[in-house]
Amino acid sequence: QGILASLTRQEQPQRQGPLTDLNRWSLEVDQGRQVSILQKASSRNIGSLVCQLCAHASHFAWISIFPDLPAASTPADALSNGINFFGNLQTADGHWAGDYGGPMFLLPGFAIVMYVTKQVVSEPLRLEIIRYLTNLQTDDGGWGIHIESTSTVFGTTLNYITMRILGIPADDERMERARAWLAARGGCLAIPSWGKFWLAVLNIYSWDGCNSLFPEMVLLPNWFPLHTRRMWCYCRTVYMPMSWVYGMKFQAPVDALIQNLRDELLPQRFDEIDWACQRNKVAEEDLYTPHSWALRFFYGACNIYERMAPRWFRTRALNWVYEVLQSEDEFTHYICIGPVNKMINMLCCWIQEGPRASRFKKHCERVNDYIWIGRDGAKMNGTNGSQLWDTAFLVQGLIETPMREEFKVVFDRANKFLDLSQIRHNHPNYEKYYRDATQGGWPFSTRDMGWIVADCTGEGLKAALICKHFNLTDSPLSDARLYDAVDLLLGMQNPTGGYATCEKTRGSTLFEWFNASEVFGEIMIDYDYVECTSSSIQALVKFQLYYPNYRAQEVSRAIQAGARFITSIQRSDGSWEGMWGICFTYGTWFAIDGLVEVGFTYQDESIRRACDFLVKHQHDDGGWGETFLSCTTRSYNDHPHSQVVNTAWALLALMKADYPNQAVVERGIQFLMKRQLANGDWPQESICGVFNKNCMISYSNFKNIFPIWALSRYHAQHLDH
Ligand code: LAN
Repeated sequence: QGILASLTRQEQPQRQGPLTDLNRWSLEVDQGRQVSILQKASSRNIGSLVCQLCAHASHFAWISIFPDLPAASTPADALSNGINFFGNLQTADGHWAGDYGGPMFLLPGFAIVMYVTKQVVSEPLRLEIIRYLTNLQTDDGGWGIHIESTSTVFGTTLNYITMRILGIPADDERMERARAWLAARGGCLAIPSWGKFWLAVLNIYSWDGCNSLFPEMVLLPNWFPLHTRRMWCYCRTVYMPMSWVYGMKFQAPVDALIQNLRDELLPQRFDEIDWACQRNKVAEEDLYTPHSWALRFFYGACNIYERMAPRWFRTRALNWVYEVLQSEDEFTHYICIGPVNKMINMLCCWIQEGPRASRFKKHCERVNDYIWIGRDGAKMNGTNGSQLWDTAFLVQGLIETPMREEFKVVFDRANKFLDLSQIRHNHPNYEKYYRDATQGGWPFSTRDMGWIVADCTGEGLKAALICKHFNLTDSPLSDARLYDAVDLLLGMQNPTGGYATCEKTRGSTLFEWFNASEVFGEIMIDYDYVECTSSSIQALVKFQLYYPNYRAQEVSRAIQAGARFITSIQRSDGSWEGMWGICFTYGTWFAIDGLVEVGFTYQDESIRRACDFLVKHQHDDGGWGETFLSCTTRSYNDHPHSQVVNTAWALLALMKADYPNQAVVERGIQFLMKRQLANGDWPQESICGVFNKNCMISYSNFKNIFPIWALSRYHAQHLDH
């Protein structure tokens, strides 16, 4: 019962309806940048309004600008309705915008940094954030780590603070319920380390209650196995500014609100708390990765060191960390790699350079890139969007459609987006700042964001090749730019044959012993992933088809090594574990698509076992469904209701493998047709993305992209029948 309620949270009616006139919010797009603006009623501009309504239509269920379409009786009709709806949502700059919320620890960073740096949150935004948090409060009064999670101390404490900062009084019923939930767990003291960090910044908690963040780690020699530069980029870019703030021992001055928050959240008076005893306390609701003995030992040593850290050495470390932070700000146009380091870097900039510094102003301008006005209120997206990822997939879905010629305009616009989002240069002195080459790669979101990802480069390259070689655009990418992408991919392959996310793997798996996050799994280094490997080699296969002579041997070798890597990590039940989508259906789809592209067929045992795995999990209604518990427990967890997105992934995989029993595929297709809405959209069901095992993230366009793709493939395969 409990889990079903949380899984269907997004499908339920909102507790609180809009607090602003949603018709007046417009989504301004510019080269992928998405900013929501509340227009004055009088200055309504019809052009931007239509664009905004389109971009938000699938999230604002009550804006029904899309009429019902003729009922679909065949898969071809369903496909055409699906494209009719979703094609209209393409933004003027060629991408598809969407809600990329999910994690519940992002807005608190926003609220705390805005408060500490004395920035004003606009009234409409303030209201919509409050609405979001009201809608996402769980029935027991807390908040979870992500939108479908049960309550955690992390989520509850931080979102409580967010509500209070945004003006909700302590005696509000929502606040009272949250406090009661926390009080039953001894208050906020057992919050995980990232929470301790934010509380210490806000001066509700003492830095003595945090384990040392040891900024000097960056000064260790480069060969040192635990050097900061070896960390996974997302971990490194969050750890570095955290360690800087810690090293500065920055705390906001106590004011009335902070004093009240201390009284509301701490079980004892601030001065009476034995802070050192709190360092390793983590609530059981929150704990995912317990401290290893190695980390405990390391912390013991760091905490002793902290008491006698030589000034000059600390200053040197902090200066160097700050320089690296500045490089991150500049390389990413102040967007930063993600919302967590964005807000901490902004705080660092304010502490170091003050509110009037031009760099701080640039930071402020880019905060809005993360804010998304969704159906349930305003939230912070997990990145500055998923623009490239969604666009590249949709191009590939559409190309398999027999009626693709009808969508030339869509392809041409998408191609323009691929064109403007490819990263064309390496950042200046990138190696000095622990960065790798970026020239030729594609990012997950936008070019301004400045980080490339292996599988985004793979999907971007595939989409660009499609637009170019099917003559679907007037301005195809030059060969030289495609070569750049291939050069980059060849350089990113690990010796294992696998691909990691943004960089090659730089550290040993033993690094994971020092995972101090407590709430995430496998974050310390960049691992090989089935998704990243599959996308990368698929792109190389496609490239080789059109350019058989370019670095031919190396390309072939990379493809073979990638395929070997993928087969080597198949699980004994025939599946692959997806790490960025939920979960085994996602991983297995990537693996099958990759292997078949390289030449594997249903005759190969590994493909047969993978198909058997999928078929075994088909539901009676023809669909498939997995819950996020598949990711946290790392074993298949069946969803009580079939899910459109899981079904589409399973179908794509089975069709790619030419699974011989057609009835299985047909029942899946029927399920997709049954779930389609009258306007061609599909309903938003349970969350379907994940990161670091324990946090889920929304991919709101997946419910359209993947059914369209599966229907295209089905339609194409059945034309001759
Ligand atoms: C993402 C989003 C995209 C995703 C894919 C490209 C889909 C994947 O195949 C490779 C990994 C990558 C790039 C990825 C890594 C982790 C991210 C950046 C996220 C899941 C989006 C949000 C998450 C980030 C770490 C969340 C911010 C919070 C922290 C813990 C720093």
